[in-house]
Amino acid sequence: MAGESARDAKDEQLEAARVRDEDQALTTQQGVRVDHTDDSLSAGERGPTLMEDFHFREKLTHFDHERIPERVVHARGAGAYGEFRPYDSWLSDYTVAEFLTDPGIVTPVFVRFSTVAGSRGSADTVRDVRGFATKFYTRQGNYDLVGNNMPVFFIQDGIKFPDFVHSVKPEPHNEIPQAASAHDTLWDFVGLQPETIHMMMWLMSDRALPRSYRMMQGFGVHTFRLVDASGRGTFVKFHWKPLLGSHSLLWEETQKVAGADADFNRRDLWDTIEAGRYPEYELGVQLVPPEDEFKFDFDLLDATKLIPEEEVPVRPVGKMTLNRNPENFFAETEQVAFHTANVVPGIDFTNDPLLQARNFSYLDTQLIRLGGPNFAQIPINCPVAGVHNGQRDGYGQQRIHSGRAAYAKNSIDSGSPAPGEPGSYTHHAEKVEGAKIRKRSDSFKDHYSQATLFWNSMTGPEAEHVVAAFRFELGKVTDKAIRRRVVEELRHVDLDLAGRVAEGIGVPIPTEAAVPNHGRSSPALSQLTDPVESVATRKVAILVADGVDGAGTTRLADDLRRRGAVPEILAPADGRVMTVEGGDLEVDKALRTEASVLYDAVAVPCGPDSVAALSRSGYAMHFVTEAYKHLKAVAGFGAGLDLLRACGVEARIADSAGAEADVGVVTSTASGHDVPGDFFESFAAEVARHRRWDRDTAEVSA
Ligand code: HDD
Repeated sequence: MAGESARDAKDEQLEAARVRDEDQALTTQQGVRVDHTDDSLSAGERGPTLMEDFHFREKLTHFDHERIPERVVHARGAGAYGEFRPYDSWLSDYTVAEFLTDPGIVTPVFVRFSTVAGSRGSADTVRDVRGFATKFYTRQGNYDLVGNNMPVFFIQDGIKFPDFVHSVKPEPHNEIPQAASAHDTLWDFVGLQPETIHMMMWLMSDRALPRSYRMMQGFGVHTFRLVDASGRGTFVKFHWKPLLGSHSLLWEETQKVAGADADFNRRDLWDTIEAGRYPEYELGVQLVPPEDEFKFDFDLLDATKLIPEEEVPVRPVGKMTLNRNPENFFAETEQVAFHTANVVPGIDFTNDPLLQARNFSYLDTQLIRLGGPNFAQIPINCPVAGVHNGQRDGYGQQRIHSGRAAYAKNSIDSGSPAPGEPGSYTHHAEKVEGAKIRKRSDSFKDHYSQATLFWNSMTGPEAEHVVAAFRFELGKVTDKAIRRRVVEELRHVDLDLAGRVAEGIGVPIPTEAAVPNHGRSSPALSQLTDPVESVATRKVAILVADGVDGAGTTRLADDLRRRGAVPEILAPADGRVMTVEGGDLEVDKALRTEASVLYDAVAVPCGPDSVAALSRSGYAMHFVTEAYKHLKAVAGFGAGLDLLRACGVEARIADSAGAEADVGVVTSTASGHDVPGDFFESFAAEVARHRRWDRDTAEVSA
């Protein structure tokens, strides 16, 4: 099977499962046509419903059984299909996994992004870790890389997973709060379990508030092992880097977005794929030869630690493109079953105790969620590689196995299927010995150095956000003793951090560090040190009303579109607005149905009447002021500058002739065809910057 044909095979499988209901007559599950589905069969018009109404009973019974248990964690998610292709074959020195090493092979994938703590119906933009799970349908079988958007985890041993999850989930007595970590039980767990503190630094950072699933990194978290043809193992950490860079929302935005559009991240993924602006991620690896296993000041088997990129660089392997939305959420995104133990030849585990626990848990969870052992036959889970074995029967069996011998060895069915074919999975022959004990290795005991490394690597605004997040979360904790314990933990990370948090939550400010800050940092941990700037897919609101400068507005929208951005024209009402030239312009959305937090930037074109109308609209004024406050790019030209001034942006337009406007504010006094090319250029550059962290918004009142 060639690379292309793996993709074709997956497409065929999915196509075979699709049901097209258009132009079809209504039937029962048995294929019997139904003439009437609005009234149940009854004895007389006002009489009781009859048992023999098989259509009624079947319809209700099926409905009653429509739900399956939501995932215990990662219940809320969104999925997409795509493909992966390696750039070249350099990794073949380390692994026999051909989907990673043969650039001729295109491997179909399905990715599911998720939040962790909330229920299936919870909002997208909560403070949380994001799941980033990828199923590769390789020719050698399914490989699942079930990662997160943070490179470390809360705990070191999977036996603690139920404890951790019970602490972060809504509290059991009243099921409050939904999809939020800001409550007593989580922080009680954190204060008593020091290994959590590194991950809590990540959770309190902007990484927990991604702008988009298309703009967040992914990590395999554990140290896995690549295995070459001779059986030699190499330790590996997997990384996904989004080509659009890694960008986050502001905390205040996330809360407003949760109300304005609870499906913000889902919708963003869906819309961009529908529009053909496909999300792309580069797969990279950090490799550690076996002889270097003990070279680090932490244990490679400890999932609360990362390997700093400055110590071991991330080497690019290939690119994944997500290019198709699912057709049916339940059949595909809800039923997809990931499992860390789904590996293919050339990829193996390590003894990381968290990974070992996961290798039990995911298979177990699918049995209850998907109702039996045949879930790999569900189209979304089905490998493109052929499946032949003696596993038979069970709930939901879809296959009709021929032959008499469902056992190995057999002589009746010519001995097939027989093990030992070339290309079989071979476990890395790691030597293991030891006494049976319940004891954490001493090499897992430094819980603070990397938390400090993370803190030291934050830029000014990022560090402020971490402090604000700790204050918010701990401020919601009712038990002061819990707050104090967490500050005590932070005293081991950094004294300044501990002091700033303590000051905001009314507990004694520590005066001495528990351990001195080691002073090391890792720039790769910051999202702002070396950001990828791109205007592509950024949403720009253009505010207009009757009397708008049609030529200037069209030029602005066209220019943004040409650069790959997504301009949308918002007006007081849907439909069309009249232009100053006497024509009209199509409106994309009504202002009242939108909010500035759903956009990356805002522009106000010329047109005195348009601007006068917008100035009378509280929505328009709030829109601009809020976008400015949230450090987004703001632009105005001609009379549009009056609206900016009315929103308080005025004082900051140092020179409304264009050149010297305040940070992130792009202006021109010109209108129509006279708006200079520089204006468009500068605005696009500002939008690409994502935010202006150096803007002073102290006086903004939105
Ligand atoms: Fe897990 C789901 C990621 C530790 C047990 N996990 C789940 C999903 C992701 C992760 C992305 C959602 C998959 C999907 O979209 O369907 N989990 C992680 C990462 C971990 C981690 C990156 C640490 C490095 N998980 C972890 C441990 C255990 C589990 C230690 C148990 C011992 N995880 C589960 C689970 C879930 C799950 C209960 C819920 C639904 C599912 O598996 O299919 O089995």
